[in-house]
Amino acid sequence: MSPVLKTLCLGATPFVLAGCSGELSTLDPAGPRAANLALLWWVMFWGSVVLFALVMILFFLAYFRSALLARFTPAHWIIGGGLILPIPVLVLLTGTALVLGEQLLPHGQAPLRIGVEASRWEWRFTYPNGVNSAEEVVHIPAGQPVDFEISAADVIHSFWVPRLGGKIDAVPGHVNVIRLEADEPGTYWGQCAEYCGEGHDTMFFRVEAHPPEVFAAMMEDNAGE
Ligand SMILES: [Cu+2]
Repeated sequence: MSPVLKTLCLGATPFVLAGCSGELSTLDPAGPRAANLALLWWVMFWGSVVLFALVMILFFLAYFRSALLARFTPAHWIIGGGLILPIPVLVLLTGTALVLGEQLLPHGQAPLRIGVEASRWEWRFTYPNGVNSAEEVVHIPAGQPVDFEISAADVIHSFWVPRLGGKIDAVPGHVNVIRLEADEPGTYWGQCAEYCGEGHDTMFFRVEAHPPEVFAAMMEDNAGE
């Protein structure tokens, strides 16, 4: 590798890696559902890298070693490139997306369900004990799945906690359910992911995951408030 190329590659590495972590990174998962999504992202990424490399190799062969490819007829290219190659690629990518995506669905009911109402430009959370709060923070137990029942008061918003799972629209007059889970206690940032007006960029919140016994004590302390 030439010194210039080596310097460029080394110099770019921190910037590339910096995009993989952070408070709102889907590539830095902190729960099983987010891990599914990150795995799907990597499968898609490496699948596209392999396909791109294959196409580039063919391109360079066609340009610099055209005699090598001359033995193939147009029919070979159409059948090989148009039928035989795409089938395993699409089966692998679509199969992975279906299996991982299916595991994200909230089958049955999680032991804890928290109501979420989005409005311009805040989030209101309602716990099973009746407490509701609009303080930009929602508390959950770590290591347990939690169903969020999401709706909106005015326009369409989108509920997204990238390190804990996927995102889902908050639609007026309709309840969407998304299941999230945090492996460990900690703070996980969320953000409205659907443009909803001039305050959209301020419509963030955080999920505080606590050890289950701490969360249970918090719910008991606050019950009836
Ligand atoms: Cu928004």
